[in-house]
Amino acid sequence: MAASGSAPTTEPSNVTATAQSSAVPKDADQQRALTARTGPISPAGDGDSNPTWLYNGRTPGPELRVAESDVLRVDLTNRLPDPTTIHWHGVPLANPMDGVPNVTQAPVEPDGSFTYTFEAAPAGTYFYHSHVGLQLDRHLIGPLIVEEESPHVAFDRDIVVLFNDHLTSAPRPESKWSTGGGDGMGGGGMSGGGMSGDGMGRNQMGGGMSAASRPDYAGLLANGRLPSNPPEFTVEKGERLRVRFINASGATTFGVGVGGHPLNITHADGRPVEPVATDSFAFGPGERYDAVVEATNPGVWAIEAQSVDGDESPASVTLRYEGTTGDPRGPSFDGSQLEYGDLRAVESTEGLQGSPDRTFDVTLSAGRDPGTWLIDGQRFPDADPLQVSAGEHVRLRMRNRSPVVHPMHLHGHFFRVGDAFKDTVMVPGHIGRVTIDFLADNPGEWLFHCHNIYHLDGGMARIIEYAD
Ligand SMILES: [Cu+2]
Repeated sequence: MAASGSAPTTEPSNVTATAQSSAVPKDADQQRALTARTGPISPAGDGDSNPTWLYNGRTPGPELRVAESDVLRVDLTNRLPDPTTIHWHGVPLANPMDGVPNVTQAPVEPDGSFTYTFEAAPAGTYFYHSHVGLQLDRHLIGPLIVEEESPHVAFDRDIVVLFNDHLTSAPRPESKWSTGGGDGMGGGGMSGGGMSGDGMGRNQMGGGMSAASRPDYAGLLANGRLPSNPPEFTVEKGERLRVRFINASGATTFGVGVGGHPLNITHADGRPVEPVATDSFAFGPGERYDAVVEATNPGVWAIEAQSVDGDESPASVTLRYEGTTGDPRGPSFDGSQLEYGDLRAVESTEGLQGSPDRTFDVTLSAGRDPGTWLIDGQRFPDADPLQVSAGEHVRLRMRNRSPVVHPMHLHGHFFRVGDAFKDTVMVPGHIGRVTIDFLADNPGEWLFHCHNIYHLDGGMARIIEYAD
């Protein structure tokens, strides 16, 4: 796929927008610029740095925060040695703006640029990242926050906590990982037996249920910082903190909790849910939860995110009440854990409760060759599209024949899972089954894939294609 690298703007050259595609808005309310380039980071804050790939020279990239329904224009300039794109994870935007290389646009060549313009709606906690190869695991990630006009829950402050896994060298495809040391499978073994059926049981969240395949990470980061150098927020007693948790990692399922405080979950993947209290939750790459934490327990506390499958030190954020001193105390992780079945959408799911117009049964599996991952035996991009028609209620029944969890993400649409709307859902290993339903209301070619980027790179993806 050739792109006009020297042109000021690279237009998608391989995509013909159909008359029924959602239109790309023309006039922007908000304008931002992102430059992708190499640069040093120092997640330990000690001056030790290693070079990686960054948006605007920082990790995570700058927080983009706009109001619901603002038209956001982002001018991307590529100063990397390789082609790149940006995907706006979760936003149901017009297809040509979706940032999938060779599907919705030509990749932006080195020294090229591309303008993304889209309506920031609905409100929610999103993130943006490169969708080329393994670039996401080089820190090409950042938060995108779309504020609602009238939130369904009360809070005094709104903070973003973005978790990531950190490599100190260039990411390599899974087929290049050595076994038994070095870059071998990080952490835990293949634990847990299978849970079959469509039940939304505790273990469906992936906590300890399935090993994940992941490289040996150098550490886990909260807002770009290692636990030895945690970000700190000073809180006032009585304050209600809305924390927007984002799992922007390449391959890590995190278990998340706060010392001394329950989490009141208010949004799943940006979509409002009836508030539900829990001591912890697990989330996979691509998932987000918003939680309100009521500051009723003075002291110095830690929000921690531990790798469910690895043994790195948990990513950590310090919550320090005004006037308190001492070391932060983290969560014990022996209390309740959120399950998908606890989530109840505020919006009606009625339209997606009945019989679907079209059903796909798909099997997720490991390929014969190391580092290859399949959907129904096919390895993307050598894979058939899943065809839908505009207006259909589509059901996808996923069955995971592999021993590892797959966080499956659908572009361009929210789906119903249980009684909630999400855009990414973990399908546990060992014949884990998850069913999702969505309304085919956004014509185009949309990727449906595993958000463990090593599995995506290994072929676990399909295109959902609208028939004319
Ligand atoms: Cu996967």
